[in-house]
Amino acid sequence: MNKLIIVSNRLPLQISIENEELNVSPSVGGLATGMKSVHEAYQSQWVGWSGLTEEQIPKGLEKKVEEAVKKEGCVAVPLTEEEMELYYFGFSNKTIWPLFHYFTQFTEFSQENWDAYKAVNQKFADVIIGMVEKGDKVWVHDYQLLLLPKMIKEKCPDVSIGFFLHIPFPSFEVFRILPWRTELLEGMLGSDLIGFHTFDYERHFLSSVRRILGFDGSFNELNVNGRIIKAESFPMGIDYDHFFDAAMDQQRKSIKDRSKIQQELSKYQLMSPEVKLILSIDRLDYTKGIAHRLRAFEHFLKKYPQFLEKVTLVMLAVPSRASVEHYQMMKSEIDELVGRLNGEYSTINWTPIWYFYRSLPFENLIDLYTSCEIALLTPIRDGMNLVAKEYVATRIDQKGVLILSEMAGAAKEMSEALVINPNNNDEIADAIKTAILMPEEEQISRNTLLQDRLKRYNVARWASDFMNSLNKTEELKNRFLAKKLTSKIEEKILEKYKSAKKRIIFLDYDGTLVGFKNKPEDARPDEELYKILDKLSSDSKNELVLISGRDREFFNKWFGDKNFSLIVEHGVWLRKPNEEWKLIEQMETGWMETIRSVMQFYIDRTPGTFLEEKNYSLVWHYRKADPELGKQRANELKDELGSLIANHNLDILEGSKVIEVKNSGINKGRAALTRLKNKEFGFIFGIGDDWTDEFLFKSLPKEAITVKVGIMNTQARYYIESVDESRDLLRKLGDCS
Ligand code: GDG
Repeated sequence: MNKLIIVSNRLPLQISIENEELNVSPSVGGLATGMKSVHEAYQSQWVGWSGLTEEQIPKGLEKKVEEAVKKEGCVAVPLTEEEMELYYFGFSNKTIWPLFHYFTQFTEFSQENWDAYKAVNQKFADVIIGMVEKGDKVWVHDYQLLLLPKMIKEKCPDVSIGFFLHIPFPSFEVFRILPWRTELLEGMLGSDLIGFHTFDYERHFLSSVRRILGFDGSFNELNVNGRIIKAESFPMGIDYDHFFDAAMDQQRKSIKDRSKIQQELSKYQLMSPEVKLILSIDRLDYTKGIAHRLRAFEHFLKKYPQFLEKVTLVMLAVPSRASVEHYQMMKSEIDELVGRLNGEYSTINWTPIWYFYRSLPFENLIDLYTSCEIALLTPIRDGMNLVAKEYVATRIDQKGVLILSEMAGAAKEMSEALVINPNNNDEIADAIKTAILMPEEEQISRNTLLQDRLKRYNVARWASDFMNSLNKTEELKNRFLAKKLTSKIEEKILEKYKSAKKRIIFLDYDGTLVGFKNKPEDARPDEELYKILDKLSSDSKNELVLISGRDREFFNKWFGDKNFSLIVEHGVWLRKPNEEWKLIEQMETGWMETIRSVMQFYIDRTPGTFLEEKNYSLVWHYRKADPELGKQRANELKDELGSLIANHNLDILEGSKVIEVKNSGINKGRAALTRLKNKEFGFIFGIGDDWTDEFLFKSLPKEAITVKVGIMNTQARYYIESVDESRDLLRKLGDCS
């Protein structure tokens, strides 16, 4: 049976060793908490580091550790202390983490760390390659393993690979700073599906791929050397019921059965009912904006002194990456700030900040969530922020107010929270005041909406959406991708060609016989191409037809004296050898003036674009424009044209970096059929590269051999990859004559 392999830097467990005895417990953190339910539901194997370096495992206990890990459905990748230092604390947390969170000032560039990052990714790859089988799925997680998808794909092309990035993907302008940006992108593109928390991260990623690697695609599908790769956003949810039920359980317990923390919190609230508790929970990380939050809290106390002794900030900072210098500096800053604020504002009966620097058991986390009337979460940047969702899920009476930074991915889905800019102290102070004074009905109505959404889009749904999408990328490949034209198939085609008494050959021009150039006039035929075409057309059994979207002038100039037929403007005009041009169909052109002025407007606003005027169509070219702007304007133009053409009998064709408007019903397929009428051919062949050639592929009879140049969704039977391959094939056909 096919299996799912989950891969993350860290396995979702913690191992401690005492007197040669192992103690295994679940680990804390967004990814571990979120994926735990997926791991159980799919009975997957989880590959990652165990949390103990090779040096930390006493000699002779290696087997025991391996078994303990295996019991949890996990496979450990052994890492040394040095590898952890360079790959994890080094490249992952001193380069990618700060840069992807826009902390460019903290970003370090070290060749040694990068080398270790590559080597450890390779170590992971080797473990996975050793256990994966055809048809399996691999789901790789997060920024420590960006190179892994490519490493697996290269060795196991039949394995479906999904990748999910749990942190933001920065804008191109920030990402481009990285010296190893190309390798990282290529690493990610080994995946079949790449998931992000928000559409913004997805869009930044696609933009970097386009600008740095030059790969293009339509919408969120990339065509990378023949593979279709999808980028999509999947906002990660939480195990809603787990949190809601835990809060219910806690409430049902008698006072004496409750945790010590809960008993003390309850006692405090009983004695000081006028004091509101404001919760703040994060890993101690500079991206979480803890110091900013403290300053904003101070600003609140100054701006609204009426709330002195009426609010307490309950701040849990979970130790994290304590060996990294910036984390140590931040810890000192926070210690100092808490000390100063408490020193300055405390009274005998009141301490403004309760500060816990430790990790708490799950039960106590729930105690904090349920006891605090307000949650104040103000990260400077945060991929998602699950704490915000967990807080809302534990509000079983729907009371409580969430104040959330707009820089957290979660803010995109949680608009009923009080959404603030974490750098705006005034706004935060006002939000705290609003939260304190918010009427209960309003709290309930906001939380009801939030809870409904969290319940529906929980972590199980997130995972199943991701898995379904990964399965779909498989289907997409099978459904739309033509078969690669292998040498075996080629032999059969040549056989068929040889045995046919009459043959017809339709050839598209741009992108099929010649490569694209910035200007249409530069893509002229060369000697080699003339030779190929002459050879094919010199065989009396052959009817050769060049079928293109170009206008008559170009083809007259290049092929005017040739012994083959020309069909231009997608099927408007036909010229048989030694005859005059004839209209295949009569058309009206009254629409052109309006469309021309619309296109002109886009040309004025988009440098590098220009208009090509054909007799019966207008074409807007954007190949020379900035790729991002060009694509964006193309979408805008299509949109605008869509509404304009409604009343006319017109079609919008999207070719390769062109948008063309022409009378509808005219297409290469229809024109080609006029050449087949009342004739018998033993060999019908059509080849083309873009969307407009799909009409040809669709219209030719079933037995026709249709070939797409490039790997995209197509109606053609076969595909080849380049103009060179297409010329090769035609040369071989000619040689058979
Ligand atoms: C990364 C991204 C993204 C925290 N303290 C304790 C504890 N926790 C649990 C919480 C929550 C998780 O840790 C923290 O998740 P976050 O999402 O808030 O943040 P990161 O750890 O930075 O996670 C983040 C996430 O990945 C998922 O994609 O949302 O943006 O940075 O689940 O409950 N749990 C226990 N004790 C604690 O003291 N038991």
